[in-house]
Amino acid sequence: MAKAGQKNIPVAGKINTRKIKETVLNLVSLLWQDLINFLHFRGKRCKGITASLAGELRNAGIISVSNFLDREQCDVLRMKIEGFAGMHPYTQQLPGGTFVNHRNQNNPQGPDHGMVDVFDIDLSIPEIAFIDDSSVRRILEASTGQEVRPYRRSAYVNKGVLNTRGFHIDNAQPVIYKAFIYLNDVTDESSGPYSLVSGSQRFSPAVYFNLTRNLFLSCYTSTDMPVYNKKKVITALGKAGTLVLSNQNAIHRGLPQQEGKTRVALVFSYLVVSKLSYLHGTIRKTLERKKA
Ligand SMILES: O=C(O)CCC(=O)C(=O)O
Repeated sequence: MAKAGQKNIPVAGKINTRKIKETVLNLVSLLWQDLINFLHFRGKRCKGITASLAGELRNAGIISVSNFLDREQCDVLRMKIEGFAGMHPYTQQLPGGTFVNHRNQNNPQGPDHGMVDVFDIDLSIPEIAFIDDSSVRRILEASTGQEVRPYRRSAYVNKGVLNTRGFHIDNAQPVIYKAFIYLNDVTDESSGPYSLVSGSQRFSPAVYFNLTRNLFLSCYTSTDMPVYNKKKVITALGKAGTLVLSNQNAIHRGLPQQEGKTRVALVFSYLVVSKLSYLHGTIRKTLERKKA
């Protein structure tokens, strides 16, 4: 269980029009997604291990599978990714399509300062494009009963990131699932494992409560989720090669690391699309570009 809590002290602030719009959009999008989930609540029929993982993912919003990659593969990929991050010490768009994002690079007090998020890493390290994720897609299809569209392959490099963003939701429309593949052992909390509030991906009073409350508190962005059931926090520990698959509409965060600790992870994102999903324009363009 995660002990980490939010550091922010709630302060009532002025309500601005931008935040009102954002909150309304977030509430509508979540209600819409909850309706879609309700219509697909049974998922897709399948058997065996896929069926049990799909059921667990539907109920908890998270599953973990060990040995998705073997240790040797993890070591090779981790060294390449760390080398790549080291060669690009600033936020930059690379000509080949990879985007290197040093989160909050100029704000040492900001959340995730020190974390390197490399979007579309497969365009720079080609073997990442060849990792077979068909089993992940089968689980997602079985769990959601909807179409699964692979969206992006990224990498996160965290080295002693002490101040990670607190619990939040991503709240995208359509819903995004992420597969985090640890490339080194993340077997205790000090390494900064992924963490999620079990069950908060489905019609969750805490999510609606936080969204509404944040409107009146200037220290929180709309999707921050400081109020949640601490008893339901799942901390995804695992050895190198462990895959953690998570619904990003659930309340989640990466836990703060301790000085000197490293976590390198591949992060594969998937859009789960039903006929009712509103496919955001930028997402549609990215998918079209990738198909071409
Ligand atoms: O770094 C992590 O484990 C979590 C990152 C996160 O919140 C996200 O990818 O949406």
